[in-house]
Amino acid sequence: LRQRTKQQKMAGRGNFSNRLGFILAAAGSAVGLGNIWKFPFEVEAGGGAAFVLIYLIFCFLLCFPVMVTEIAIGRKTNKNAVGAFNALGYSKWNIIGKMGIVAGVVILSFYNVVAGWALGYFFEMAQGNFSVGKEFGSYVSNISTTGIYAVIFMALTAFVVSRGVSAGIEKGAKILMPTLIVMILGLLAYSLTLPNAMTGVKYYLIPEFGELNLKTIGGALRQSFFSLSLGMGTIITYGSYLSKKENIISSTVSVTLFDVGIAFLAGLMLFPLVAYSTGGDMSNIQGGAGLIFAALPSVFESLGAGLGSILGAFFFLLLSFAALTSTVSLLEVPVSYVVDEHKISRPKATAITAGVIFIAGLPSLVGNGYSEMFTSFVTYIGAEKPVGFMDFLGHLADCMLLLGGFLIVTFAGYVWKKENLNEEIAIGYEGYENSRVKIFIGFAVRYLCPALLGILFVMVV
Ligand code: TYR
Repeated sequence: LRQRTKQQKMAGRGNFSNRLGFILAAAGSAVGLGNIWKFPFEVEAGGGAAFVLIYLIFCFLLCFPVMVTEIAIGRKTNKNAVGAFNALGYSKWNIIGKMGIVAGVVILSFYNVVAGWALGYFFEMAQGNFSVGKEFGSYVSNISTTGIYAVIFMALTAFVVSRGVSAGIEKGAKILMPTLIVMILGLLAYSLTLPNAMTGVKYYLIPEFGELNLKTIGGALRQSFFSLSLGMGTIITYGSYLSKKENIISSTVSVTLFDVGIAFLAGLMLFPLVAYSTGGDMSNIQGGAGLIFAALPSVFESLGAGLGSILGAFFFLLLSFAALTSTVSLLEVPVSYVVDEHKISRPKATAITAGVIFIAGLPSLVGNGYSEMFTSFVTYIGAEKPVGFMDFLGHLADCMLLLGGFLIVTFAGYVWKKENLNEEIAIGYEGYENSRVKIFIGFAVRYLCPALLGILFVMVV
């Protein structure tokens, strides 16, 4: 083991120092804008609680085996998303990792823009400027402001990634994740005391299955993969820094519960706030990208200038933290590839990659009102509304993640073989050989996940 650590050091690779470090970093990747910004508006678009239920089922049934497989492949090989497949001896399959790198670049390019909004809102709230909520549209179209925050956010991300795994990623996550939980619980407790709070809670928690359709199911599936950072090798990469002592199954359980828990709490906090701000009328709440950015500032305003400003700043700081641990993981995927495979130093690889991705994000930056062309970039076949560049990329990335997830389990089930997968899982898990989990994982990677993901992919894309 010691020799291996030494080898890794020489290869410029680090390691998470312990299980908690890995869990917090992986949970940090999973928990992000996807949970606090996207999940609530997906719930809204998907018709409320029925969406939540389907989402939970997907997370535990379909995503769970995918995450286990990704961690196992990463840990077995100690390699990045592309190198891992080469190291297993199936270099043709490294296309999964290559697609993952593209997906990472695509996601980070627009994600960084939204993260910049969150950071910008932090400063607005801190100054007591609550009117940004009502002026959300003009706020995001003003690229001289949002552009600066996007630059700052990408620089912060690059800073953490360039410091490497334990000094950067792990340390950041260890401070940011616990703070995040405390902040969410505090806001949740407050939001439940507001007038009409229960209307929001009911909307969120009582399913109306009449609302259930293919769009809801597809939305829930895409959200589950995006939210758990699956299907693009992020978790392979993080798994490659996980020690052999650790239990992959229980780590996956922790990361999944963490992610699902935070999304759930974020919704539980937000819908009462929305109900409060609409006076209990949930029939036409403003959904979409503006949901939290437009709805929350007026709620904070209602608390009075002092308290509102503190809580508001606190909330958007939280959102920025959550986003940062995710942008870090998104950048880590291409960076670890460049560092491992092209032998470029980590700081240099980070600077170049971050710069390229920032530039790739410019259309998303201007596609929120500033540039007409990118704001109504495509019209989906059958869609009522023109879709902006950012949503277009979001949809594209979601499809790549689902396809990636499908390929990863298929690879594990039929090419690498479940015996090898099980062997890796059994390290660090006493009693795995005779456990039910083993039966489930074997069944999942050969039948359940490939079949369901394959069918659903075709149906919802
Ligand atoms: N899971 C993150 C979120 O919910 C976003 C993300 C997606 C991060 C894919 C990494 C990744 O590989 O905000």
